[in-house]
Amino acid sequence: MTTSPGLRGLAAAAVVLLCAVFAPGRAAAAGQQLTLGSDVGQVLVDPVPCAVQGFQLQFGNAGSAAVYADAFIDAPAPLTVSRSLVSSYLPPGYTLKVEIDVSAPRTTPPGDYTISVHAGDQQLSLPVHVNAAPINDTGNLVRYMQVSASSENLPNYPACGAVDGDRTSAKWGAGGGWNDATKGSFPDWLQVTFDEPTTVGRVDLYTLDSAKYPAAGYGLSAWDVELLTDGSWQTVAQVRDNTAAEAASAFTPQTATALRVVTLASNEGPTYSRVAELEAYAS
Ligand SMILES: [Ca+2]
Repeated sequence: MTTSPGLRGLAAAAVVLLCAVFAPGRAAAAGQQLTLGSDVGQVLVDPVPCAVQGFQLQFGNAGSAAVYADAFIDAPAPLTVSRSLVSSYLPPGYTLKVEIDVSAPRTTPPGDYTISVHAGDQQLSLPVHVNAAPINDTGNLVRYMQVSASSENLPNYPACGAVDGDRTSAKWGAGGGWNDATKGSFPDWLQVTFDEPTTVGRVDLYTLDSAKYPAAGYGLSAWDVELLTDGSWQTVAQVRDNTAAEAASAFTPQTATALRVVTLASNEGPTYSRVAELEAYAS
């Protein structure tokens, strides 16, 4: 397709005009009526990894003309938000809804904080209450620790689902367990990093096991258990030919800064790694 010089010139002029009208940072221009809101009056925050918490930002245009506008979200340290900027084209009468996750490290002093959102001449102050970090009296060393994975099949199979305290597969596919995102490719890995050096002597792995997806048909069949000691990974246990929902690996206790399971095979064949829950104990 060819375009005449005249049309090209017209197109270029239109781009310049659009940029002038909708350029970011012009949200405060006269006559614009931006609105800011939240679905909750207060955000409650547990200062631990994997906590699911936040708010829905409602960013609207109550004016009669379309605008391109920015909303800036500021959280007081050490709180963090999943997005600090929402940039959008807003037709007249339209309200954009965006989920904003709020996180806080375990060392956050409990108490009241305020998240500030501003867009143009609009300002929203959203109260946040940080709870005391939950007490872990289960003996399970990985509870409330940082978890990561080689890949995650999001949003339904996050790594966090494998350390949520629920060993069952009742919430499989609904956030209750980890499934990797590289179908047919092994190995994958699931890792927990400790807050401080921790002595570990046993790792229990609960693979997918439900009436619809029994472990012998869909669960993990082979994996290695590794500990990060003195900066390098050591294999402390190997599981092979597993067909059960749960497999416990006991070994000589060692002090580690992290642990991981390196997954090698599934009973389904070359498909996915599926872990409903991972636990670790001193012995
Ligand atoms: Ca789980």
